[in-house]
Amino acid sequence: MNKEDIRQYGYDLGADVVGFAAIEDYKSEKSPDPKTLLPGVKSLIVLGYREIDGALDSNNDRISLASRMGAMDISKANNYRISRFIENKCKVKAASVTFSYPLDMTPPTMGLVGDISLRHAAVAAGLGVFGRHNLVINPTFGSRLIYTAILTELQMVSDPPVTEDLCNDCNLCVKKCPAGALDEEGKTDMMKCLRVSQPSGIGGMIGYLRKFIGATPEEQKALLMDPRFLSLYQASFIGFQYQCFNCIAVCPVGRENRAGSKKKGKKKA
Ligand code: B12
Ligand code: SF4
Ligand code: SF4
Repeated sequence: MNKEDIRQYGYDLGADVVGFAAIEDYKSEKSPDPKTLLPGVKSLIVLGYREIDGALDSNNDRISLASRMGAMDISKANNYRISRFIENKCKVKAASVTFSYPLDMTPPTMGLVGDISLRHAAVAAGLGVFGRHNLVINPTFGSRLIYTAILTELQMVSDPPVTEDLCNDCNLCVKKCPAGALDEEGKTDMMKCLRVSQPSGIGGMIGYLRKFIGATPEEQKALLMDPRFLSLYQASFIGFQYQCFNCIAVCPVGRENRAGSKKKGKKKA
């Protein structure tokens, strides 16, 4: 079985882009050594799923999140299917790295470093380059892709890297970030972004619990009807509840290519 068989299988399952990286080409200084995840790892398969345009462009963050949830759901199942496909056909090990979580939330990284940095993996697999917003821009789908990866013992060479600088320096992502998290080039201010994009994450939960524990019974009653609690309640079963997508949504790169694109399943985007 070769790269193209796996690529086609990924497309058939619904991925929009599929790329390959030899493990020595994956370089993410702050991330764990991939050998601690799968000792015999030789390559990474990286898959991308596009966000739905109508959802991303909606001013309603629940509508935007619904598209993300769909992409996360199919990506998880697909990672499992592809890993099993490789193990069955090639008799080598494979292991899945999902969209964002499960995530190590213990110190020192506190949920800010994934087991594999999927942006660096996507770049190594020839799927795109970093933009001013510190996200990966793909030549066809621009910033509107979310990524997953599969670690495998299969020896595969990397796909050719994207060499073109796809970011056109329009600065829209910086201007439209409601948190001011992108003001410093090459760095995302994580705490500023987190407060706006994931207010019902662990920080929001701790803040709310602190307030609740210190409150009088009357105040506690009111706190149970507080919009923050209602949002935390939903986050407890939805998972990460993203409420800002601006830096992806405003980036103009790739938008003209993507509408009506019929490339899926034929060639690497
Ligand atoms: C933790 C995390 C965050 C943290 C950021 C922590 C961080 N610095 O990386 C917070 C909560 C802030 C965050 C926010 C967002 N995230 Co996030 N996040 C992750 C997660 C789970 C781990 C990232 C990680 O391991 N970082 C640690 C290391 C890699 O970071 P680093 O080495 O410091 O690299 C940083 C810089 O050095 C810079 N960088 C590195 N090399 C280079 C090279 C050049 C040329 C440039 C310009 C920059 C640059 O980019 C990084 C950003 O700060 C990944 C999923 C995953 N497993 O990868 C998703 C992921 C990165 N997030 C993603 C997204 C979409 C978002 C948000 C838009 C939120 C949302 N609505 O979905 C925002 C965007 C913020 C932004 N514009 O930077 C996507 C990105 C997809 C893409 N097309 O690039 C990912 C890959 C999830 C996925 N599976 O698709 N995220
Ligand atoms: S997700 Fe929102 S808050 Fe975070 S960097 Fe992007 S635009 Fe800014
Ligand atoms: S919005 Fe403009 S500056 Fe930001 S990443 Fe996209 S092209 Fe680059």
